[in-house]
Amino acid sequence: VVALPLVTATASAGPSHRRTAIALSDVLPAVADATPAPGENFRIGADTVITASGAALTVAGRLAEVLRPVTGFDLPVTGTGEQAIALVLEPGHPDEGYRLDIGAERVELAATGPAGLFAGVQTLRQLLPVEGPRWVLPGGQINDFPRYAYRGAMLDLARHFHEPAEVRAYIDQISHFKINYLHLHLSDDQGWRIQIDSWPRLTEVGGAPGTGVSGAGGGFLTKDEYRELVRYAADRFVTIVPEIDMPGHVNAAQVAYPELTCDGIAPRPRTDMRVGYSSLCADSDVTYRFAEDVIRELAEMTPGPYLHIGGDEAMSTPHGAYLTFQRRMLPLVRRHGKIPFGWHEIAQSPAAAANGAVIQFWGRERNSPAVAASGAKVVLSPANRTYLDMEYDPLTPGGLDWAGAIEVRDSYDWDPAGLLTDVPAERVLGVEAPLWSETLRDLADLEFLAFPRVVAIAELGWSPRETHDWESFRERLGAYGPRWSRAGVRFYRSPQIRWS
Ligand code: TNX
Repeated sequence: VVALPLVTATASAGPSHRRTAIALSDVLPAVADATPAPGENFRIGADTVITASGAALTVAGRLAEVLRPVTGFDLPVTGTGEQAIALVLEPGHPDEGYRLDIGAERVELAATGPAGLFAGVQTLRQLLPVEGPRWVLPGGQINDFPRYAYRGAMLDLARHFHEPAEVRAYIDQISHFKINYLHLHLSDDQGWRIQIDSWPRLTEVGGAPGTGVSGAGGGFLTKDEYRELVRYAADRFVTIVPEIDMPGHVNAAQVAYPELTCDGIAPRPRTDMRVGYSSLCADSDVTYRFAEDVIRELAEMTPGPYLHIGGDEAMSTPHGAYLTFQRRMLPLVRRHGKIPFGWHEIAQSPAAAANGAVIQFWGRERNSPAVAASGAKVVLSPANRTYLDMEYDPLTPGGLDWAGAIEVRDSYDWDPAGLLTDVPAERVLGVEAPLWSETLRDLADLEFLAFPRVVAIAELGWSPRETHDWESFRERLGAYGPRWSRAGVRFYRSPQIRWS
């Protein structure tokens, strides 16, 4: 058993007379600090209550919902009580940080706000055994908080649409690992996946059956479905970041509205996987009418701070036209009350930093002069580390290989702070693991590529640098396998991991 550097050896002390199966530090992502108190284990039983008041009640209710069906106990949520799991709001914790104190008579989970309590609940869940009959939490204290404010996952609904129920299932799973943003890639050459009232053919045509890669991924989100997803995610402290990709990746929009091309001629619908051939017309008024309508409607249904405008792989947009386009687009996002987010190509535009944009780096290089010079905040999605749509190895099913094969260790063994040598660590806002959907068909395909690699990215985003340790990570990951099996999550049983 490997102990985390910050955790004393007692965390993994050998067999005691009745060994607690789970140690205080056996959590994904790794906690910042854990001090075990052997002999202070708390056993959840028939007389255990959950206490909370005010803004803590919602999270308390969610904890009860999680624990009741697995333990079979009543676990009433009350104001006070003995044998309590107490959720407490108190000032002084970092954003999303919490303290979890487990003693023989009482468990106290304290945070400044509900987001911290929710993070603590995710930790608490993993400290319970996968199966009863003894529901024991290991004694001791955890102090935990995130390294980065932005810990994201991305799902491409354009190349293959996923039904809201599938997106919800993904939100459920990623929220267990303290991922707090879900970026939805809602438009691309092969499809348009979000209802826009002022341009109805976008989804009538671009979301029709037969759209998507190989014509196998049709569908779209109505505004109500989108709002419902936003709410569902928010209940799990996940913020949706919607993306409309422009000025490239727009073939589906141009099929629906040929006036969005420079020559006015409708292109043919595309179901292949190529990129870089479509572009909006940077000096046409209709381009900006379209863009503003879409951004206005999207901003109206998005409570989160960010709106992603793509900007990647605009290989058929001349450089000058690209700059013209971004000079108008970036302030437009601001005018509609959102912080612009874009793939790293937008760093070429002075308007990116001028409008406080967040730049999402997806390259494989270790430096980026344009990103460095922009001065903007950066979210790191290096393709050879974080792209969940890359194959694990050439023999596993699904996935692409242009950024290489990415085994679990490849996704884990890097440091976000030092990835770009010319970008200072303070400018890193966080990390994101994108899942492009060219090779996906259903939830099983999605789960196989995402799990376990998305957990590696979650740990790099949440856990302090000093805790990063491959041997520790693979132990904790191996122990998590039965939880996924129980939940029906079809994860990849990487040969690098000793699965329990
Ligand atoms: C590159 S990386 C893309 C996507 C593809 C993906 C496939 C980036 C910003 N764009 O259009 O789906 O590769 O891996």
